[in-house]
Amino acid sequence: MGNLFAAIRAANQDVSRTFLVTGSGRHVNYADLFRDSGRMANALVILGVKPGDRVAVQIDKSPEALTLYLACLRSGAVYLPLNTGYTAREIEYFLRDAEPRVVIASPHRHVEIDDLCISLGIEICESLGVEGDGTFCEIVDLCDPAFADVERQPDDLAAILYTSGTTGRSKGAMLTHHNLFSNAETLQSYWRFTKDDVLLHALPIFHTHGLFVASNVTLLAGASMIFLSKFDGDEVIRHLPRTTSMMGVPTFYVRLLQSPALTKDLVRHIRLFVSGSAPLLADTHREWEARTGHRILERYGMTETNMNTSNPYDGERVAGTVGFPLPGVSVRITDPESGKHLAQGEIGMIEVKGPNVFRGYWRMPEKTAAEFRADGFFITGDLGKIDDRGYVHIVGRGKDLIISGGYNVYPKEVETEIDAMLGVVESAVIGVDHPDFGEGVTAVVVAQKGHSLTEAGVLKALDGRLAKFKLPKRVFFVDDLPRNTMGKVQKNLLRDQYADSFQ
Ligand code: MLC
Ligand code: AMP
Repeated sequence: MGNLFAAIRAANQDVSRTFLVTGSGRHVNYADLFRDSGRMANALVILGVKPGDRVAVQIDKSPEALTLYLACLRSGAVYLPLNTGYTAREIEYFLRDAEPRVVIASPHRHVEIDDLCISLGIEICESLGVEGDGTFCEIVDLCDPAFADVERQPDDLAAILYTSGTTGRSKGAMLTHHNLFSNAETLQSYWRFTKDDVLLHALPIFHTHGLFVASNVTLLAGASMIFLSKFDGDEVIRHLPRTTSMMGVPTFYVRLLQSPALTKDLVRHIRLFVSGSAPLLADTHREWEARTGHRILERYGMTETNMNTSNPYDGERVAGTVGFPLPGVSVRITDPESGKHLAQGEIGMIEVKGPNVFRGYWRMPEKTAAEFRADGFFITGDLGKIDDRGYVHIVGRGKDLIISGGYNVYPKEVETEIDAMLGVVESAVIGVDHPDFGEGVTAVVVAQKGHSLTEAGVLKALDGRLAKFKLPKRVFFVDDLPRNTMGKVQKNLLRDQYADSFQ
């Protein structure tokens, strides 16, 4: 089965079943989903979308947004979701690079994004709102629900998700129908999702976790979701008793633990809590078990690879580890410099291979080649080891990356913005332990003599240039940055120096 949508359709013969219920109580069943995605697929065709064309979307989370994702699969288009926090400046790069046939924006940003599209020569920019409003819906309303789904080969692209580079430009990870299908099918069976499941979905749907892991697994299981527009601790607590499972980033668990309403009784119907996208502290794991009686299942993935490893469903879920390679996925540890395999237990680069691993970076053959070994293993940039029981441990990152509340922030990108400011000699951006976000983006800045820069001034200058989640939570000023004999900034020393900034 080439097209992922065909598998989703096949898994849902009984279309009267509920697909999702929103936080405000709106019901969408599978019949609605299939009818409306057919209409949207026809609308995309009317707009000139052909198989292989990119459809870039920056829209708020709603049932319509997921329906549009399915419409892209059905029409053979390549879905390109963008973080709703991105500024127009940030989006410009993605649109220039991906050359989408159609861009779909939130109604409140339609004019701004349309102007951008005009300047880039992109002819079609429509809007889609969370109430089924917007110019795209006006076209959709006129369309027929019947649509002949476009045949796809397993290796055809289903989506492009941009991931920023540690150096240089952001890279579009090309994910095929088979990448997405094989990973969702594996997770569905590994985590035992069935039609009886109700997943609490509070993640954004422009990243792997909320879109592919949570949504595809639900769709392939024929399960249903409580679909919240964003994470809100009180709302999650309110809905948990009606669900069987939840997937979240560690910040979800940290925040829920702060609520006295989180009790064993509240979650007695739940069979599975999954965490990923960032390290879950062993303390959080233990505290969660003490409070709820549940051991969170931690798994490890990446935009480029979907999910690679998972703690077991039945066996022991070990805090501080990301479990075993998933069925069909090979994981090995190598010397980061030479690529030589390391002995079991040694720390090195985590490399992965399997049907989950992406096809390469959009229009970047050299970068793609640089991140794969000759035998097809992908070099993740994460450092880890495999213990004597086979559990994978992530012990650090070989890439200069901060993960804040599950969102990746590339220090280089923030440093480039700060360095360009008047009065700045240079800067170093680091991740410092943060009780809520896991890591807090922190900037250490060297000002030119005679310039009196302030924390508020730096933050004000960054506002509107970078998405809010990338903005430093603190800015410190120093006379010099510590450097090693090679002249490289010693970020480890800065991380030690500012370790207590958020405690
Ligand atoms: C929001 N802010 C953040 C932030 N999210 N700052 C740093 N890090 C974040 N993650 C900003 C807001 O803009 C706001 O700025 C201020 O911080 C406080 O906002 P908040 O109300 O506390 O944030 P909230 O809206 O509650 O969002 C926090 C969150 C959210 C953790 C719920 O970030 C989230 O849903 N994260 C999930 C990310 C995710 O899905 N990652 C998966 C990637 S896929 P101001 O200035 O307005 O006050 C992947 C692969 C894999 O990694 O393995 O899964
Ligand atoms: P992204 O590029 O947004 O997909 O982020 C992928 C990165 O998130 C990985 O390379 C890891 O560094 C990190 N990550 C994902 N899951 C985990 C986890 N369970 N523990 C630690 N890091 C994780």
